[in-house]
Amino acid sequence: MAPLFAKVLIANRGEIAVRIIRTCRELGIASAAVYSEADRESLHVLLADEAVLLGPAPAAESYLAIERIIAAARASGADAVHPGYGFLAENARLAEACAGAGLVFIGPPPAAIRSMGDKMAARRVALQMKVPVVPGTEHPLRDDAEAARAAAEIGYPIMIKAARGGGGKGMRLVRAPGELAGALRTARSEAGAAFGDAAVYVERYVEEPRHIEIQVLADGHGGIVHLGERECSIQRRHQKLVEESPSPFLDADLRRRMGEAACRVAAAAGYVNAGTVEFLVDRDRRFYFLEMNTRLQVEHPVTELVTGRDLVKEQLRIAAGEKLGFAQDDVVRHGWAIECRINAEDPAAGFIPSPGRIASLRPASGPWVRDDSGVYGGYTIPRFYDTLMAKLIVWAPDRDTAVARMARALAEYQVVGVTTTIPLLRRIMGHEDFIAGRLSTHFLDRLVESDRPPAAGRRRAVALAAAAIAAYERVGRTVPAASSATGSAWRRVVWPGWRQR
Ligand code: MV4
Repeated sequence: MAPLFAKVLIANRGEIAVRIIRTCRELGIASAAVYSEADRESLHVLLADEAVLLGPAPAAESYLAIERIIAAARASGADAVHPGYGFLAENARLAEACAGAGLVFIGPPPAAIRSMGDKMAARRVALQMKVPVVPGTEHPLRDDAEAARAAAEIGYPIMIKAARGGGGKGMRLVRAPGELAGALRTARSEAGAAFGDAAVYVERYVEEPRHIEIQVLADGHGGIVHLGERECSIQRRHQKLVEESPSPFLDADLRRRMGEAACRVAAAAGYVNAGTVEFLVDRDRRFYFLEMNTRLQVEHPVTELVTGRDLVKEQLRIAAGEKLGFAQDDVVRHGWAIECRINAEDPAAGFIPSPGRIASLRPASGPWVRDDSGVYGGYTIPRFYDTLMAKLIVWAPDRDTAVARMARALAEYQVVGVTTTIPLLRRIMGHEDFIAGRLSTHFLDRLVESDRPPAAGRRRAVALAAAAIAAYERVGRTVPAASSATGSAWRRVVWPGWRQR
């Protein structure tokens, strides 16, 4: 059978570019990487069949320059463009520019990107499809008086959100009427600075929400299925650190209802390709549509591992005009998957980026461990882009086994030379509340504050995770220092702070 495309240009960098190259290669599709002057030595450039220089390091002159991406695609003779995530992935103008140049954009139609990119318009689509949204105003607020009336009607506490926003910018919690005017002012100025549009609206505040998202796939022939949920509640300042599938919070009935709701929103938006519908779920298991992400997401591997389906392959098939090869009833979920994001950041210093040279790297491996990495030992992480080095993903038959396996894999993972989130991730895997599935969007803040001794029923699981780490701590101590120069870094970075705060 002829490949879906002859050559795909990957308009991205780092681990996601590597991820896409891998599926292309398995399907007999040639891959063309793009790179900036800061990325000459990057892994995606080394692994692709060919690579095209875009321009200088700043993203505005390279990975965000639509005309340079199109020129690179033309120069390489690619017939399709995969945008990955971030950069231009949700930019309708790239999708249009591809079409104009006779290139297939491996993503949704421009109209679907636009309608879901406008958060208030997306809310209206959901409402129209009888999908619950958080009670709130349907249009941007004209002035403070209208905001005060709306807030009083909805009832405090309320949340002010940027109409064009997403990702938490321009968001303000207001607990009482006296705080409203000040919060409106800061939300408007933040929204204006971040999105070039100061319009805001109000919603009822959902206390301790869970962030649960549904993966959907839609083909260009009216076929649409969902692949279940991802639980993404372990985040800090809207940056996710740990994701898993399934969610410990969902039962079969709620999963089915949220899945159907996600498919209704996607269908109403004219959606084609892979997309994600985000929901907030409150303590009483009520779910509310939040927004739709019109791209492949960072955390897609957990869905791949529990459904056995290659999402990049499905994206390529859909973009090539094929029908989905399976129906909703064919989607079976099996076992449990967890992903941890390994970032070059220092959690102890407010998660500031720690780019630099990776003196040595020994990733985790072994049974049911997947390392989606964009780096290698000796590589220098440039300071221009995001800090995600690798994603560590494990699969197991059940959640307790998956947590133990992740603890084991994190204990193995050695990064020398840059500070990473690995020690924090090890602590999360050993935390009683995480092990018990008591996840909330406040988990991480609380983790930093206090730890309690494990409850009786959870001692075994906590002990298992701790024992896995302890075993590797012994191994770590017997590993000779690489050299006198790196010896101190080795000891500092390899097994730091499992029990320390
Ligand atoms: C909310 C909320 C509570 N009530 N909306 C929206 C964008 C997302 N990045 C954060 N959002 C929230 N919207 C209402 N009406 C709480 C959050 C929120 C949150 C949501 C999911 C995961 C982590 C979060 C952390 C802080 C706030």
